[in-house]
Amino acid sequence: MTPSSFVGADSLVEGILQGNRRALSRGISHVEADTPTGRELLAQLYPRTGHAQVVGITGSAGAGKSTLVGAIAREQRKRGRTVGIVAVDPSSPFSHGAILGDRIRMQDLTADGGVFLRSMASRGNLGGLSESATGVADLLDAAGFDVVLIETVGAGQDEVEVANAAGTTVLVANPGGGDDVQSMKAGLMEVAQIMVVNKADLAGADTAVTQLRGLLAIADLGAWKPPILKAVARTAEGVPELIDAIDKHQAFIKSSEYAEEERRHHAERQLVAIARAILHREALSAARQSGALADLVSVVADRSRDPRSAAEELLAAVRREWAGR
Ligand SMILES: Nc1nc2c(ncn2[C@@H]2O[C@H](COP(=O)(O)OP(=O)(O)OP(=O)(O)O)[C@@H](O)[C@H]2O)c(=O)[nH]1
Ligand SMILES: [Mg+2]
Repeated sequence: MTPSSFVGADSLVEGILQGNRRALSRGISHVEADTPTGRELLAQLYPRTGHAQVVGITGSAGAGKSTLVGAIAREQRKRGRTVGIVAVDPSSPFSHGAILGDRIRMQDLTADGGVFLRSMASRGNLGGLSESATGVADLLDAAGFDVVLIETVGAGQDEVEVANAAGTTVLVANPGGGDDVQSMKAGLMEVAQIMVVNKADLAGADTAVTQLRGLLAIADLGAWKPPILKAVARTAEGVPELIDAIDKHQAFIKSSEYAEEERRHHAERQLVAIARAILHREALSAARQSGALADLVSVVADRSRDPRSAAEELLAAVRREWAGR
């Protein structure tokens, strides 16, 4: 859907706060396209957020995140909670097929009025994705959903940033993914507050749990000790326990034990992540505009120039471009 420019932010704000699905859909399209209306919506609605339980579900491609999101959503509905889902499509050919699969698996959910599902395509634009996924989660929060689930592939910085924005981040690992577990980015380990070894019906689940426990032992953690759970997303085995763990973490971050300082730390990470994404995008665009990027790529490619000094020159060109506007 193309965002309509005829509907102003004010009427959308009203509609979204009332939980109107059409208004929500339109609002989300504006946020995704980063229109002025979208920005206005976020500015007006942000103070009305903070009620939903926002949960990021991250992990490598094919770990079973979508299946798990579906199972969590069904279990939350049983508990009487409404659920908003944001699925980020990393637009790789492999995942593209999986997304179609996701749609089929989630059909029963989309027929449920207590569930709102939105798939977001990667815009091939670093930074843009995490910003808009976070914005979409904020709209779902403001619209009154009790639970907001954000599914994202934990492959890059972008996804770590999305994880940062969620109140609780669940890292999905698999048995037999030993190397995978070992090579899991330290950054990702540190932003996840709950670990799940999914596909526990396959051999090696206990080994994976042990490996994760070893990694956590050397990670720099605060007062919250991340639980390591096992689940079979396909049959929803372990999902009630996972939701109990999420509830426990949510209660923890609302408690006084979770100091004001940590809340500020979280806000700082989120702010810096978004600012970095914007800076990155704007700097690249200035670098392209100045022509310096193409020139420097050529000299680095033919080895007549080292990449470090070329990068310095690129940044100098960006600064000149910014100074001149
Ligand atoms: N054996 C087993 N397979 C599972 C389980 N959960 C998911 N799968 C399968 O794993 C495959 C990938 O599942 P998805 O839910 O699409 O995984 P994903 O992490 O969302 O994948 P991407 O979005 O492409 O990164 C599918 O074939 C699922 O049926 C499980 O608990 N056990
Ligand atoms: Mg998926």
